[in-house]
Amino acid sequence: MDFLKDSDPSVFEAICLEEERQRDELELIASENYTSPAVMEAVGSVLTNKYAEGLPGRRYYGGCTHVDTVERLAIERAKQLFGADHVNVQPHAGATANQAVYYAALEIGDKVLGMDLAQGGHLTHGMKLNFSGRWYPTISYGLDPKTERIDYDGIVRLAREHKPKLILAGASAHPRIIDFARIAEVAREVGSIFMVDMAHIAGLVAGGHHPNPVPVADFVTTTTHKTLRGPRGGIAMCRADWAKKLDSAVFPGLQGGPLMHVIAGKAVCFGEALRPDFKAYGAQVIANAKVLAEELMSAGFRLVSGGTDNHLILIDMTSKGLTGKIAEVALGRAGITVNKNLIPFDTRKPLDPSGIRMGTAALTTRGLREDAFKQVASWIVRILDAADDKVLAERTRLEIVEFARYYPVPADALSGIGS
Ligand code: DSN
Repeated sequence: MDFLKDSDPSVFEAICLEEERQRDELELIASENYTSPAVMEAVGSVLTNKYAEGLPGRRYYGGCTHVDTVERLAIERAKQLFGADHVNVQPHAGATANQAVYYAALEIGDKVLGMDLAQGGHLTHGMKLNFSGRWYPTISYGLDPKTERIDYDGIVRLAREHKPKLILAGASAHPRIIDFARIAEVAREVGSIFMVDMAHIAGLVAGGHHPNPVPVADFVTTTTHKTLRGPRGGIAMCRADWAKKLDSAVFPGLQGGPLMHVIAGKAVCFGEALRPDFKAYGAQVIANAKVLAEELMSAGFRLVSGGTDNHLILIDMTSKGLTGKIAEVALGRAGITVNKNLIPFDTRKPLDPSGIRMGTAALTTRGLREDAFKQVASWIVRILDAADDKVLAERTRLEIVEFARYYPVPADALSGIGS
């Protein structure tokens, strides 16, 4: 980044420090990952200069020949990856992709049945301060209090009672497989549109490790930067009969010019996810999450639902007399990055909840396997068993920096580190 260094040393320095943080710390935020150097090159390319309102072949600007090629590649690869009839790759984010589906399928005031944010859902699934909860009366479903797994019978009951215009499945903090086919069945029975937000698990779906919602849903949205390991952004997919409405909801409904450099990154990401090694990556993500879960449970931590089927775990920190906030800060001092999170039926508040959410997608990208995750788990246990001990945290941080050197981050290839 020689040009940036000369022209804007302040931004340059902040980026360098973030690069260092990403290299030296153990990234366990379940919604984060490291993109490949190829994705980063595409996102940092000249495509950022181009306006391309419209769709490939039907633009409102000249000079779109090459960005058309890129967008067509992104669309075709996403269709192939997930088996979708139709894909719009322009949403700037997962939230925008969700908004586009609402815009395409609903009128303001239509009823939605979605998963409660406090039980693992997402802001855009009807939280009252979000557009979804403000404009679309939302009935929330949640988990069975005993098993802490989705209460499918509850969904059926609520769907029959309220006959929502749209039923939304998907979660941002649920460690178990979601039975999309079962929810699709009741949506069909009561005449609801069925939408799935698979943002967290899209990479696992792409690798064949989680049931694919595309064959059973009318709409499927995802971000591209979580387990899918692409650039920060979103996409929205639908059955052929919704295609026109979805496209016009994205543009001109909600967005102007698409971010063509990000769409290029999405195309590269989908190309990578179509390769056999991406399937192996997904399997390793899940194997690592299981090891992390087992190690923490055998050290006395209570995990929501007693384990995991996917890339994430939710730990009830009250099982160790801690809160999520205290645990996040204590782990952060040692260079272990996590986020505090509500646990199901939490009696605490979102900014000071009882839980911690951890995911294995990012560290698996760095090459950590089961044995390395046992080591990571032992550091977590060490820190949380003495959450106030700053000296221990500093000693652990130094051990982690040393350990992390053996697991290069993809950005190292771009900056020439280790070459
Ligand atoms: N904010 C994301 C997460 O952390 O799960 C969901 O969009």
